[in-house]
This record gives sequence, structure tokens and C-alpha cells, in this order.
Amino acid sequence: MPLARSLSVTSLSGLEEWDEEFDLEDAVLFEIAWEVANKVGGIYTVIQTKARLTSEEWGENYFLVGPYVESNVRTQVELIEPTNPALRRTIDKMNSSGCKVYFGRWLIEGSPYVVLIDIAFTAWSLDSWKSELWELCSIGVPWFDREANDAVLFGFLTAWLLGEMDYLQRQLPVATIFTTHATLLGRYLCAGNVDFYNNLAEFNVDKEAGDRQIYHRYCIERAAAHCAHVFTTVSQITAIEAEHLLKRKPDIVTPNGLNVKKFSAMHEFQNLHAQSKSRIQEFVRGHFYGHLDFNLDKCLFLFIAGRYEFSNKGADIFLEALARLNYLLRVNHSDVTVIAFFIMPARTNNFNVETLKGQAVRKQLWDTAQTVKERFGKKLYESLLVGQLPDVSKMLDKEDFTIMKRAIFATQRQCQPPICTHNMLEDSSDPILNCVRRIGLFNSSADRVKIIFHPEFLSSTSPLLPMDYEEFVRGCHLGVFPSYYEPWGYTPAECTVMGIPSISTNLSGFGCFMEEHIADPTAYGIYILDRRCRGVDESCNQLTSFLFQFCKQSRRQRIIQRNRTERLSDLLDWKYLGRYYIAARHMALAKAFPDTFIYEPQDTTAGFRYPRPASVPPSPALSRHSSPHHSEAEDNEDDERYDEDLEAEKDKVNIQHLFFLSFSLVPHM
Ligand code: G6P
Ligand code: 1S3
Repeated sequence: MPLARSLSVTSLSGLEEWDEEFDLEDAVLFEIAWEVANKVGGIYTVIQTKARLTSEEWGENYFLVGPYVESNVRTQVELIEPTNPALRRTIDKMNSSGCKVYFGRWLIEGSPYVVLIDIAFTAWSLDSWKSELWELCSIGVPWFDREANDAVLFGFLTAWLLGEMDYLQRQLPVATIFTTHATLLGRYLCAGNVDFYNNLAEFNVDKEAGDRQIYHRYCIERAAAHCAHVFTTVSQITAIEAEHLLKRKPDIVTPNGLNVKKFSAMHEFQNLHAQSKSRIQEFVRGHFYGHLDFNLDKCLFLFIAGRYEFSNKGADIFLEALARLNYLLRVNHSDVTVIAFFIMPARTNNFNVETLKGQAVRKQLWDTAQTVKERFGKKLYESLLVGQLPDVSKMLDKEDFTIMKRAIFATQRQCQPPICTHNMLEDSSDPILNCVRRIGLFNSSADRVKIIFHPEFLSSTSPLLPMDYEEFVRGCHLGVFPSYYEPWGYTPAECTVMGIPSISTNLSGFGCFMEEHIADPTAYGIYILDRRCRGVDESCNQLTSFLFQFCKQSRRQRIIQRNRTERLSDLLDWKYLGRYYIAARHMALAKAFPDTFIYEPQDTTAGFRYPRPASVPPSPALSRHSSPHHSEAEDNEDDERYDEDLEAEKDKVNIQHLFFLSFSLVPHM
């Protein structure tokens, strides 16, 4: 299980002479995380998307510190000479003392500076650092825990870097912030069979960590939370968890944002949806060859994506709800077909033959159609050249029919379209596959719900589904993330900024945040499942009902709903959410140097929420299922001239009012 956390260090004054006067202009910000220029999980997205805003604020005095991973550096980092004299001296000193430290620009928006430390190069120090950790904090790290050993190396080398700078700068004063993106113990407890949220206050944390053989990791995490001047986390729900499990209440919640891309044409994101959807349809044509007995135009694409934690990410209840949805669609004789994609990486040894064959067959049919079209075109052309209208009955000859028949024969298939696109190494014990076996959703003709499990992250260079994640999300209709453990949850947030509706839960940071800031989230295509006060079966029924209602929407309703969803994107923009990080930094300065600074929060407009869309009827009963209202006749139209534009005008919200965090950092008189 990954270590999910990052650290910010604000050094005051600096980089030349340090005298007793503080000057904020000279402050330097180090942001330290294992996921700097190193994509492992969700923290990478936080750091990578936040960098532009932080660079704008801190300019040349902002440095990210991460591990040196050659493959990442080759593709993401331009190595350069350190720009800052003090940092250059620090890096030179470390490099002449047996370390390998690199400096560069991370080639992302904002192009921030990065200091990358090669931990393997200094692995010879591991034992002595581990004994230091034992002597100072009584934390013993076992030899076999590779991840924890890496964390020790990275931690000590970072401390060396800051310490060296400190030494060169004569007692550089430092204020620290520790941000946790999940608690290790929380993640483990949730993955087991535990009623986590009702027992938070009751856990014997040392025993629980010990029972799971993560006591040393737990101690490191708890020590970090307690040692920092300011402790933060990404959501209110994780703040409560941290208070009980790490025994420190976070000083401030720093919700995760995104860099929101705004298109000049308002409906550009709708066009992108249509383009990406047609690419997914193309893949589906190949995957279901020989079984394309459903109408692709009436096909809805649902997906779940993320780290493969079967129950924590809610893949378990999603599958169960799909089985129930399948039943409902069948008994209601619905003409809608649902294809649910599971994008969760597992151990595989490549694509399976049947899946690759599907795309080859599709390609062959396409080529055949092109050949016949060319032959047809040539005959047509020749007929026109001699001034005659063609005899349509003679336009296709015997050979054309032979080619076409052969192509059709190739689409015969003895088996059902595969559930999984890859050969799984642990096929017989895989939780998704086992659940599919139990619920019996095998992609048969009678099923209205089909399943495709793609156990690898998406890539635009894939021979199977050549799309990157963003394109894929845009082409889908609904993201489904019914997580049980989700400190934030970027997946539904990403859907929102692309104008794709999503289902999350009131146990995820994102779901709680949206519930707090929007008067009627459902009306905006933000379905929030209740997993807090309901049992699993009840939550599953609620999820089924969300899915069924979604399937009953007309195309026009979906278009309107996407418009509304997209309108919420400002809520998730770092432009606004970044201020929580600024507040945390100010708080840290005031805590570290109480004689110099005072942090003054001012709660100005608390309670303001994003209103319901103007066109939603006032009765909650009528808007319960987020149905944008319109006449029956409109249902059948594919009308792209949206009167939603008018609605959007009416609904314009000054987003500034929503973020009632206002604060100041004032010098102590
Ligand atoms: C976008 C496009 C429309 C298209 C629609 C399909 O809005 O601009 O041209 O008809 O998507 O929506 P659907 O929900 O059926 O994929
Ligand atoms: C964590 O990544 P995860 O998927 O292991 O950090 C993410 C960024 O803060 C967060 O979105 C997610 O909920 C956490 O679980």
C-alpha cells in the first residue's frame, strides 16, 4: 500500500545572507513528495496540477523535491544547472559527499524547478539512518519492507538537503506543513471487513497497525503528522479519520483542485464528447463482433477507474448494481444497452488473443468495405465518362459478393465477447472476474448490460483502445465511483470539469465537498450515493436506481445535463482552491514564528451554496432524478441549439462567494 502524503517546507530568508529580519519576499518554498515527476497515484495529479498556481505565487523561489527515476526524467524533466546560488552550493556539497542530486525544470504547466534525489545511489547509508531513526524515535523499519526503506532514504536525504542549506545559510528558519492524502491504517482497515466509520473512535490503533504488520509505517506517518507546524488533509472526512487514527486534528482542510480548461466556444466540450464517443464505439464494434445485435446509437458507456482496490473503490457494489440494472432493463424491455468499463490495473501478461482478434476482424470489415467502395466508384465513374447513368443492378459483381461473404464469415464466433481484454495472471482469484462469474453477466445477447474489464491504464499508443484517459472520459456518458474509502477522489472531479456526470459517495472527499457547496448536486449530474447511513444492500439499490434513471434519459436530457455538469468546473479550479494552501503556508509561518507573524482567519460569507439550476422545478420531488425538464416532443430531438445557454446566463454564480475562506498574515507589532 502506498505512502500517500506530501510535505511543504517554507524557509524564510534566504538565499543569500540571513540576518535577524524576516522578509517574506525572500522566503523559499520546498514542496516534497514521492510523486514529484513520478506518477504513482492521485498525489501526482495534485502536485502536477497545482504547480502552475504555486509557481505564479512563488516564482523562482519554489522548488519541488522528489525521487530521481531515470525513465521519468527522460520524458518529463529538463536537467539544468541550479539557478539559485545557495541551492547550487548545497547540491554541489551533497554530490561531493556521496549523493546524486539533480536539478531541473519539470516540463509541465508553470515549469517549476525540481530537485531530484537518487536514493539508490546513497543506499549504503540505509542501515545507519535506520539506526538513527530507532535511537531518536524508537521506530524500527524491517529490512524486507522495500517501500518503507525507500521512504527512510528519501526522508533522510531530504533532511540532508534542507540541513545543508540551513548550515550554509546559518540557521535558516523553517516552517513545515505535512499534508496527508489518506491514512495508511484507514486504508487497511477499510479494505478488511470492518465497519470503519462507526468505529473510528474505538480502534486500538497500535494493535490494529501491529496486526497488519504496518506498525513501523504507521509510526512514521503519525510522527510526521505530529512534528509538522501545520497538519493538513484533503477533505473533512479524512480530517476526522486523521484525528482518530493519527491523533492529531488537521489545522486546515486543503481540497484538491484541477486546472480547468475553458474552451472559447461554449459547446466545444459537447463536440469533443461526440468525437471521443465515436472512437469508443469503434472499439466496441470490434470487441462485440458477431454479437452486434444491439443499437450502438442507444448504447451508454459507463466506467469506473482507479487503483485496483476492489471494495475500497466500490467496484463490488458497482458490479452488484449492474446485475440489478440488467434485470430492470430486461423486464422493462428497454432498447438501451449499457457497456460498463472497468479500468483498474492488475497483473497481466498482455492482451488476450480473442480481444485482439476482434479489432483485427473489425479492421478487415472496414478494409473490405473500402475495397468494394473503390470498385463500385470506378464502375460509376466509367459509366459517367461515356455519358450514361449506371445500371445499379450491375454495379456489384460476383467477385464483390465473394469478398463480402468471406468478410462476413470471418465474423462468426463460437464464444461470447470477452469480459477481460488481457490475460490475467491471477485469473481464478481476481475479485472482479470472480464477481462477474457469480452474478453471471457474461456479455450474452440477452444481457442489456455488458462488461469490459481493461486491467491496464489507458494509453493513446495501445493497439486495442488507442485513447488516453482524458479522451476516454470525454467519450463516456457516466463515471461511477461508489467508493467506501476515498479521501478525495479525482476521478469524479475530472469527469465534472469535462462535463461528464458522475456518481460518487458521501464517504468520499469529493462527494462531501459537492454536497456542502451545491444546493442540488443531482440536478447538475453529480449523483452522491449514501454509503454512510445505509447498509450495503440499500446503497446498492440506490446505485441501481441512479443508473436506471440515467438510462431512462433521452439524448437531449443528457446533453442538457452535461451542460450543467460542466458549469460546475469553476468550483474545482485551483484558481480558487489554491487559497487553502496559501492559508496553510501562512498558518505555518505564524506557528513557527509567533513573535513575527499572526495568522488571522476571517469567515466572511459562510453558508453560501451554488444554487439549483433556474430551470429545475422548485419541488425536490420533481428534480429528484436530475431530469432537466422539457416537453415530450423534445425528447426525440437531437437538437444542438440549446436553450440551456439562456439557463446558463440565469445561473451565473460568482464563485468567489463560495469560498468563504479569507485570511491575512500580518506582522506582529
Ligand atoms: C454532443 C454533440 C451532439 C451529440 C451528442 C450525443 O452533445 O454535440 O451532436 O448528438 O453529444 O449525446 P449522447 O449523450 O447521446 O452521447
Ligand atoms: C489518494 O490517492 P488514492 O487513490 O490512493 O490521494 C488522492 C489525491 O489527494 C485522493 O484523491 C485519493 O482519494 C487518495 O486515495
